[in-house]
Amino acid sequence: MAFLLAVALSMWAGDAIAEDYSVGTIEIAAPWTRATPKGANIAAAYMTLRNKGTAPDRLISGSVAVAGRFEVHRMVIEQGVAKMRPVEGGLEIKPGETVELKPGSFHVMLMGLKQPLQKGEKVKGTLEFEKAGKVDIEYAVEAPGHRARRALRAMAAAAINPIAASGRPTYQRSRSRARMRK
Ligand SMILES: [Cu+2]
Repeated sequence: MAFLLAVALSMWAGDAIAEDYSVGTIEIAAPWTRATPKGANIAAAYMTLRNKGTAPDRLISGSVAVAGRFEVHRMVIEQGVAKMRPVEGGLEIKPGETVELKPGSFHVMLMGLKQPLQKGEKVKGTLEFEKAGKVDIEYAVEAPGHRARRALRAMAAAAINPIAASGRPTYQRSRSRARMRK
């Protein structure tokens, strides 16, 4: 039983190198970002948020030592083109629910990078939730292309069939103009 639980937890956490954190009723699994080329001043970061409580909470803000600004974004497909938009009022995590920040979907945008992010290093930061409060976390820095292909496929599917965006991707041929490299 304990073994099965461990397997389930590691699957939920996704990429194993990253660590998990918690604050109040919120669990934060496997925060990660990607190595950036020299001169890049933005990076996207991802994680899985789970609310084990009985009341909704929201990711309202955060910070990263190496970046000037932290925003929560989502990807939207407008006329076949992938665009990002800030999530107004914070990202809601309903009681008992899990919200995945992942390529092609919700993500944290780190803006005004003061230095390139190097593969294998950890990036220190904080997250702030409306009810659970503040927590210190570290993002694992993955290779530049980490999980990028899967995201493009999901976005291409969403461009053809918006209903598929949240479900299983459809593998129809796509002429999507989604050019996001994330
Ligand atoms: Cu963004």
